[in-house]
Amino acid sequence: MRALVALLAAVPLLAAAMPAAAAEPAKAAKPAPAAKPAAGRTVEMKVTDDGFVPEKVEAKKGEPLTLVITRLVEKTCATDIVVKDYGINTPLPLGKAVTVRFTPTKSGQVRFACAMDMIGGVVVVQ
Ligand SMILES: [Cu+2]
Repeated sequence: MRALVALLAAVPLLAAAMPAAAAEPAKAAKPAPAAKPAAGRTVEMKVTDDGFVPEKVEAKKGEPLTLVITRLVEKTCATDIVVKDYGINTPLPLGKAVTVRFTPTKSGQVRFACAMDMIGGVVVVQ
C-alpha cells in the first residue's frame, strides 16, 4: 500500500521532469510545434500490397503521434492518407517518407484510410 502511494506521488514529478510531457496539455489540440519533432510517439508505416502496415497503431490521448509513411508500391489505392477525425488528407508519393502528425484528443479508435476509405487501419487511443 505504502509503495503504491509513493508510486502515485512520483507520477507528477516524473511528468514535470520531462520537458515534452510538461508542454501545456491544454494546447494538445494544436499541432505539435515544429521545434519539437521528437515529442510524443513516432511510428514508421509502409504502404505495401497489404495496405497500410502496420494497420493498427497504439497512441495515447494528449500525446502527439507522428506517422512516418512511405508508399512502397505503385499500384495501390492508398496514394493518400486521410484521417477524417483530425482533418488530415495527405498525398503519399511513391518512395518518399511523408510525415503526418496529430494529437489524439480522446480515447477510442481513430480511423485512417485511403481517400476512398477502402484501405485503412486504426489508431487505438488510450
Ligand atoms: Cu482507396
